[in-house]
Amino acid sequence: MKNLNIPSKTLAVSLIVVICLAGVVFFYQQNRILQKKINDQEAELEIQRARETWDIEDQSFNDRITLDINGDGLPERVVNPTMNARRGEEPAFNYLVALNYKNEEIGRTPEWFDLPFYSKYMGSYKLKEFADKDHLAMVVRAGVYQTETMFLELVGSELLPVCKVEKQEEINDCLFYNTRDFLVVDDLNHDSFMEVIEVVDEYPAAETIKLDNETQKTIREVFGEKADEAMMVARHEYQGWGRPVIWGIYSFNGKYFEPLLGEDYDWYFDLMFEVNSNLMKRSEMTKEAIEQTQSTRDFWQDLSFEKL
Ligand SMILES: [Ca+2]
Ligand SMILES: [Ca+2]
Repeated sequence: MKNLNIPSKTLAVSLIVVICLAGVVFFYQQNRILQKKINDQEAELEIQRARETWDIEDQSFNDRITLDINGDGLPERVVNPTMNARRGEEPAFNYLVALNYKNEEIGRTPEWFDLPFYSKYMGSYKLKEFADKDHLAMVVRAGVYQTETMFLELVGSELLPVCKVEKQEEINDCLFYNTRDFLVVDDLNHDSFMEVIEVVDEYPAAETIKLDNETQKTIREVFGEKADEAMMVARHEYQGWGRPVIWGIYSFNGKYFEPLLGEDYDWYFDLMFEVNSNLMKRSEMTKEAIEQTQSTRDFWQDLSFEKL
């Protein structure tokens, strides 16, 4: 009997130890689960607070926007910190910075990419339907009615432009021009990739338009050396809007925007023409009207990009 008692006792003690250990592990795990729940709830509250504050603030500032730029389901904020500082100390270069909801920096435009302009406002788009991440659209005023738009994405820790070519050589490779309402961003052929449509005005010939003395005087005062060019732009704009022209059509391919030309252009043009029969093809513009559109763009771009 004695011999039997020793293993029974050992077994009993082992059982008690195992039960105690299980209890400790269970308690520890429960505690961890509870702590994780508390942390998650706190993080969620923090995210919600950041989102609510940002949503309210971002409506009143044109140098920031809330979006999900890295596609992790949490909000980030992209800010142009140099924009409102420009009247004070001139920053070394102009940049955008992406911050997570804790206000920690997760990316910025690289130093070699000195942004040549400040935003009129910022927008966010899903350039591929149902994609996790948002693309940033930085809309720049480029004239009285004109805008230039640049799309940017977060690649690693860099905010980089998404351009009209695979490898951009100049800033215009990455800017979409528009002189009518808003740039159209829509998936017209329902393949889940967005098309971007530039719409400009057909400026009819301006030779017969004369500006009154008062207008000429104001233009000379405002534009100085560029007054003659400004006078030409004003004469064209005085004539009204002209017809809307589909200046360019691009389709996002996941990496960049492919220009649609020839039959592709015509196919998309016909789709839009069904909705608005006032639209004109770029090929229907006169040579002068095309040159006028280009020189008006250059004129305003030179002025807007001087960071005044
Ligand atoms: Ca995110
Ligand atoms: Ca599409």
